[in-house]
Amino acid sequence: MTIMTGTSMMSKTKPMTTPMMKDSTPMTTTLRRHGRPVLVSVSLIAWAAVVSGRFDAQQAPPAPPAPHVIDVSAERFAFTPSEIKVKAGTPLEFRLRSDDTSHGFRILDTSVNVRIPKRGKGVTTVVFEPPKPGRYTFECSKLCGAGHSFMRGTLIVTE
Ligand SMILES: [Cu+2]
Repeated sequence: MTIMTGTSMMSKTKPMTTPMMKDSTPMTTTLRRHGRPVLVSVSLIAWAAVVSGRFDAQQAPPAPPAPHVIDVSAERFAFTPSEIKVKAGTPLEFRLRSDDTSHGFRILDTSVNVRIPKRGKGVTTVVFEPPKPGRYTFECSKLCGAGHSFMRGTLIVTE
C-alpha cells in the first residue's frame, strides 16, 4: 500500500518518475518498518521540487540586467557630466549628443570609440560593460578645436 501511494504522488512530476522510483523502493521499505510512510512522501516531494526547480532554471536563464542609461552632452571643450559614478556589474548605455560641432567619445584602454554627430543631427548610443571596478578616462576622439586635448572626463566604477 505504501509503495502505491508513493508512486501515485510521484507521477505528478512526470520527468522524474523513472529515477525516483529506483530510489523510492528501498526507502519506502525502510520507513514502513518504522511506520512513518508520510515522512517519505513529504521528503520525496521536497526533493522533486528542488530538482524540477533546477530544470526550470536551466530552461529559462535569467534575463541580463537592463543597461544603466547615462546621458552625456559634448560641447567645445567639455563633456557634461565630466565625472560619472556607477556601480560595477551593470552594463552602461551612453547616449551621446553634441551641443555644437561633431565630437568623438573614446574610453581609453577599451574598444569604445564612437562619433557624436553635430548638434541637431541625432544621438549616438554605445553600450559598455566595465570589466572591473576602477577609474576609466574618456575623451573626445575627433579634433574639434584648440581645446580638444582637454576634452575629457572620468568614469568611476565602484564595487
Ligand atoms: Cu574634440
